[in-house]
Amino acid sequence: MSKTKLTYFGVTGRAEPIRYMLAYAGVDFEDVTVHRADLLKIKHDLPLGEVPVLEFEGKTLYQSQAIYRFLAKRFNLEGNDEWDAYWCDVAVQTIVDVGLAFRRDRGWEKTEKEKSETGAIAEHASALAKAAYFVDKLESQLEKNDGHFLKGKLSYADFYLAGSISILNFQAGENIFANKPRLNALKEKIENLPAIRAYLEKRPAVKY
Ligand SMILES: N[C@@H](CCC(=O)N[C@@H](CS)C(=O)NCC(=O)O)C(=O)O
Repeated sequence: MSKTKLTYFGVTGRAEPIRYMLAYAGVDFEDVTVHRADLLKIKHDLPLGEVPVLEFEGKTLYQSQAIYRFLAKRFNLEGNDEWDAYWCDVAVQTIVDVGLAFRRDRGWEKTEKEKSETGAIAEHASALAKAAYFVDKLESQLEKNDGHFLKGKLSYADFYLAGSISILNFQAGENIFANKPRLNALKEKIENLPAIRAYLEKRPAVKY
């Protein structure tokens, strides 16, 4: 069987949920780090000129959300039916919305005021408030489902959350998950799964 190979930057980002799911499923994979400056050299060989890219069973997979769902189906991490899969997707998309609150590359929709320093501070405060709103909803979803995004079941949304908290806090510039016991407990639970623990112990240190 061909080797599984994941290409991404040396950070958690869009690749970490993929790494978690592969590790959880016991798939031995090569974790290839591309430095941002070197991406240009390989850009033309990538399906959309971007990473992550996953070589899996001789095929090239790209678009992170599509990869998550593919692996979730393959490793039985989407629950029992379309409804479970739907609630996983809702959780994942809400976590994506937390990150979108902090996107810096919205220059095209910024007003002159927002571009000023005061505007930038106000904009960050409003991003934090927006993110906090989504984080509250995620915490409530866990409360309803006894600590998982799907009641009584491990799902790809759990892996996505655990793999995303570090980069979201980095983007926010503070711990936006503080005082969210269920979200933190779920992260800890995922990180303490033996396969994930083993992966984390051998992973090189990352900034976020
Ligand atoms: N929709 C794509 C977006 C991928 C993406 O934006 N990747 C970034 C890294 S997180 C990238 O490759 N940036 C470098 C570039 O576009 O030149 C996905 O979700 O996989």
